[in-house]
Amino acid sequence: MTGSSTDVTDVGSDVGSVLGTGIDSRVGIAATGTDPRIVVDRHLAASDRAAALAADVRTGLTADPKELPPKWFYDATGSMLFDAITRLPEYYPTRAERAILTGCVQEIAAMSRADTLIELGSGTSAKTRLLLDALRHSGHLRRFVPFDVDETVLSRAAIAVRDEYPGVTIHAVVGDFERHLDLLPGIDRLPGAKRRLVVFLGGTIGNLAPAQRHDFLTSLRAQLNEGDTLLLGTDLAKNPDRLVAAYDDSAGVTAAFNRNVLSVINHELDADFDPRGFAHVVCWDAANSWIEMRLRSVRDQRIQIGALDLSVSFAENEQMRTEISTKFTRDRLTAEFAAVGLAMVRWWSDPADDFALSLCVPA
Ligand code: AVJ
Repeated sequence: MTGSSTDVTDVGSDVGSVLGTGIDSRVGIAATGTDPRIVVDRHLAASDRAAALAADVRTGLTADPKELPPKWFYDATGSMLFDAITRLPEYYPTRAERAILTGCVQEIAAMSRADTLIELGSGTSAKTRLLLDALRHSGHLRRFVPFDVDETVLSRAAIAVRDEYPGVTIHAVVGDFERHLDLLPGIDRLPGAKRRLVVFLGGTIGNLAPAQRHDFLTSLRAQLNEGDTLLLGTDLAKNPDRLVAAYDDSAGVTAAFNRNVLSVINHELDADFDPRGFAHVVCWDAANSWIEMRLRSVRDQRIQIGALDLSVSFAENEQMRTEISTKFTRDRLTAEFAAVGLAMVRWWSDPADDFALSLCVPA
């Protein structure tokens, strides 16, 4: 626990390890010794991840209809494929969000006056830099809190930010944003912190079903004190043809991303899926205002999942849902925020109204 001195409280035995004594040894980061500028709270171990995948796969593959949650797309290959998706001509959300943020980031810094940036989800992106630069320019920035399930992603983010932002300390949190939000470091654990800006970008909130989304926003709201702000990125409802194209690109990258969940299950749970035995399917559900990705079994087949001692059969043309991606309107978001005690104080969208950023404060 060397070097973690002032930040460590009694949240748990894994909390407050420092790069150089903790995570670097397991993820191969070339950190030299201990670094008092980086603290890591670890609320998730590799074994938790394996247990969660096993539970989700057992539940999802024995349900009718079968279903798999989208969070399991993102192993190293899946993250690489998602990165490729963000550069596809059909996949507009990433570019639209970056353009919006570029235009409003100074206003966000001025409105939030935050000294602490808490980023839910990967913290290595260009968008993180935009926010950090604007907060640094405003003169308040003291601390960066990246929060992610993936310790490798977090370590990379922590080290990059440490090296590029000399005055900033990093308090990384390894956790699942659906389970561990209540363990975000409060200002009591962030020396010198007064105002926190929590950002959740990319439209990932759209992957949550309505009830999950309500729970997520409720626990997020419970974490916010007066003076804190929340910035949320959401994709917007639009012409269904464009939406379907964004999830069914002509180069087939999204199809490979979708099938990758089968490879993840093969590798991590000793299963024998043949990814070519499943076709990529994309549908627009107008009633729910969401895109669905599914995998369709191209033949009758039986799959063994060794680690679960489970055998599952798929009928020819049987479809299994792998993701929903909800598309919002401003009115709907305003109402959903209000329902959990959040007031939307500012809204930015791109000229085509493809994507939006909402700035919220506790109501
Ligand atoms: C990053 C989760 C928001 O739903 O658009 C991209 C993931 N899935 N193409 C989305 C995704 C298929 C993406 N999110």
